Amino acid sequence: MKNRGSCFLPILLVAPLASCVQSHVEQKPNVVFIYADDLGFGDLGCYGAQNVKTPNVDSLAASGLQFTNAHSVASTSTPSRYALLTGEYPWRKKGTDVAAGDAAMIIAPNQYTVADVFKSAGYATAAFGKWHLGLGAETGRQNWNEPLEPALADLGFDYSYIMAATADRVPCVFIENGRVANYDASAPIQVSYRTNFEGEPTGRDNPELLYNLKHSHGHDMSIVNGIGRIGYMKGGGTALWQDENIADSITARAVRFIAENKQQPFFIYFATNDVHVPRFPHERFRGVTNMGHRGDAIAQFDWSVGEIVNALRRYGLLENTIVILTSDNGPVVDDGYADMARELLNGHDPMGGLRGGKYSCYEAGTRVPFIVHWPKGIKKHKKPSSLLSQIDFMAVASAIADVELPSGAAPDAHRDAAEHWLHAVDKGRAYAVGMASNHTLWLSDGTWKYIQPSNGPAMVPWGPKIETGYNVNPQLYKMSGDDANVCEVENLAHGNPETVRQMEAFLNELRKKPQQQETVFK
Ligand code: NG6
Ligand code: CA
Repeated sequence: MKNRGSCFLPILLVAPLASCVQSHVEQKPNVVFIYADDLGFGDLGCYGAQNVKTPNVDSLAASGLQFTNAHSVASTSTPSRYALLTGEYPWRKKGTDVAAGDAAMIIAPNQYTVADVFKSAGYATAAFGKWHLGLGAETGRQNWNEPLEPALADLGFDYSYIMAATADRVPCVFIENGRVANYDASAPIQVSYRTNFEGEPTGRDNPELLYNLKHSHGHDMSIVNGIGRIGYMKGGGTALWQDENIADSITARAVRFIAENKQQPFFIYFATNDVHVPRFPHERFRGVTNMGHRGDAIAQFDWSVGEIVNALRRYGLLENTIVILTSDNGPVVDDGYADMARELLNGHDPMGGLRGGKYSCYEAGTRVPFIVHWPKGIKKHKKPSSLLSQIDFMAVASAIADVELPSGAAPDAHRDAAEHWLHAVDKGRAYAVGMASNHTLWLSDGTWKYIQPSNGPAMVPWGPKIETGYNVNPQLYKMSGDDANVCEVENLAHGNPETVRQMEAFLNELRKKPQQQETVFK
């Protein structure tokens, strides 16, 4: 049983225990962290989306905080998620680039995670949906037919119902508490990221079997549910997911978890597959927008949010639940499937007017929607333009749960971030840092944004039409003030060598060790 407070009662009186706590000790707020995938700065109604309505998300924003300069730590998933859940920048840890579906667990079991923070304060903790941080002890050596170790229970999650990596990577099965959910013993599972299994069709050789979605680049290995994937798998049988049911499966389980844990504080990490590829929303969302699967997947995401909020309301928990809603990185239109996403934008701009996108070090790579809703603590809608970084989540969690972080935990999380995340009363983070897919770093203090020189290609080379922001010369952009240039068009590095020098020096220090101080670059 969870520690619910310091009420000394005989064991037989378990039922009165909860009421005793409720009447004497103020209940800590629940936390529901909703992490969309590849959802862009311009993809939600409240951030100016065209052609798709997101009423559930919009109503959270309307009575909460809607940040307009909030950043994920990286412009791809695995490094962003690593940073969010551990409070450590991804470049401090090897193996945090976009993970294969057979990657070993990337977060060490002895590392302190955000789930540990909540668990140490007596919360029930759960993770749903996309994981993408590895499972098991050794890459490529997992036995998917047995319990996997380490799994999420070793990181502080009491319950988990997750996809090992992404929906476009095998294995295409849900993992519940470290075991394949709904395991089908008649179809043992084998996974390889090297070679195909004899006799198994692939998207490359058997395009006629791609009855649900065809690929535009990559994604031509194993076929599951009529969709080509990255990596090879065999077996799975009835445990294989159906892409059109992923949102339903994770939402139903999150709602059930809320119902089962309504008597005690809980932390839910709800990481959707929407709007990552392959986009294949449920039939009831098909055609609700004129943008094809990508737009319909945004509508499906909004539905999931609504279901969770409705459950919280139904059990009288909405008032004291902190819902945080954001995305792991910026948007991409064609990310490898022929889903007509580009052709059907119809004027919608997923980037919300920003330059770049997923994978990039330009703004649209990491500047993401960020909404905080908490009726009990946030009384007035605000739209802060101050800097916020997801790296601080662990520090915010420890403030909410009212527990200290152990020494060495979350080394890069700024300890005073909670006031800003929950009330937006101060000027926000002194600086934010982000990492592009080739590890180029950028640094912003809200006024200046500096991008390190890098000799990578100017455009993402494998398919998506996105500017990377890589340049062999230093780049410096003015991000606020009358002459602001949030679209990063005019590089002012040449005329401001001292600012460039200071920012480069700061980044070099930060690469080596955590920095907590206030910083203004002149
Ligand atoms: C890329 C995939 C892309 C997506 C991305 C990770 C190809 C051609 N492209 O390698 O589709 O899966 O990795 O996305 O395979 S993320 O949001 O999880 O970081
Ligand atoms: Ca992503």
